[in-house]
Amino acid sequence: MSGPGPVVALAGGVGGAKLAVGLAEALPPGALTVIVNTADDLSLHGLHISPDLDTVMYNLAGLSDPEQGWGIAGDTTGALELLGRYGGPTWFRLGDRDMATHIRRTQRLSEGGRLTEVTAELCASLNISSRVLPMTDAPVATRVQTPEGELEFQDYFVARGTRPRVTGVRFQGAEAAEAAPEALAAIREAETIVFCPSNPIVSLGPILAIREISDLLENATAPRLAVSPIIGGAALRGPAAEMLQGLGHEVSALGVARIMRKYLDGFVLDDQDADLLPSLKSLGVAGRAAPTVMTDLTTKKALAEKVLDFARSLR
Ligand code: FO1
Repeated sequence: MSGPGPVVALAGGVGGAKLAVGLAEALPPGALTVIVNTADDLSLHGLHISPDLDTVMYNLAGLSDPEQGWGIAGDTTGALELLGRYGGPTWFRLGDRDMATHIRRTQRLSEGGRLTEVTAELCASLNISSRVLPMTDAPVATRVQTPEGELEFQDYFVARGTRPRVTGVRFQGAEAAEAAPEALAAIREAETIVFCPSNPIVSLGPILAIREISDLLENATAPRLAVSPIIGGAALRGPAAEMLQGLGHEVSALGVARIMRKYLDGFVLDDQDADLLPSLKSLGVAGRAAPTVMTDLTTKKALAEKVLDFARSLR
C-alpha cells in the first residue's frame, strides 16, 4: 500500500501544535508541512515575536513546556525580570531561552531574510524534519472587537485574559498580504490536507483570510479534513467557545464544521459528540468520531493515524 504522500496541516497555537507532533510521528520524515497562523505576531522589547510559529516549532522539537503547551520547558525569566526593572512591559511572559529565538528572528529579518526563510533556519537548527511555514511573509494582525474597544490580539488574549466579550474580529493586512510562495506550493503538492484542532476564528481564520490560500484550499482535490477544537460544547483551552458564541455561531463541533464547510471533505469530532454525526452528514461532510483529547505522544500519534486513515478512505 502506498503512503499518504505529502501532508499539509494548518495550525494555530497549542491544539494545532499537538496534532502536528502526532502527524510528524505518524508520517515518514519530511512528509509533513505545517502552515501556521502569524496574525498573533507582536513586537515587544524591539523583538519580532511569532507565538504560533514558535509553539509549533518547540512542540516539533520536543522542547515545549508540557503544562502550558507554549514556551520552552524549564525556561527561566531572568531577562524579563530585569527588563521589568528597566520599565519594560512584562505582561507577555517571555522566557530566557525563548528570547533567543526572538532575538535571532529579529536579527535575521532586519538583515532582509523573509519570515519563511528565517523560520526554516530556526527549525533546521532545532533538527526539525517537518517543514514549518508562516502563512505569509507580510504583516497581518488580528484585531478583536469588544465592548472595551478594538484590541490587539495579545492584549485581548494575554493582557486581558480573554475576558472581554468578542463582538467582531478582523485581520488587518490580510487583504493585501500575499501568501508565502512556499505555503502555496505545499498546498498544491499536498495529497492530504488537515485542519488542526485550532480556534476556527482567530487561528485558522487568518490563514483562510489570505485569498490565495483560501482559493487553493477551497478547490483542492486532495482530501481535506478538520479535527474539531470543540468537544461537548466547550474548547479544551482558549476562548474558541466564547468567540463562536459572541459571533453568533453554534458552539459545537457542528458549528465549527458549518463555518469551515466549503473547505471540508471530512470532519473528525470527539467520541462524546458522536450524536452529531448524522447532522454532519446532512451538511454534506463525511464524519468520524475518535478520541481527540491529546495528552501525550501516544494519543497525539493515535489521533494523527485516525485522521490519515480517514483521509485514505476519502481519496
Ligand atoms: N500565553 C499566555 O497566556 N500568557 C503569556 O504570557 C504568553 C507568553 C508567550 C510567550 C511566547 C510565546 O511563543 C507564546 C506565549 N503565550 C502566552 C501563548 C500565546 O499567546 C498563544 O499561544 C497564542 O498566541 C494563541 O494561539
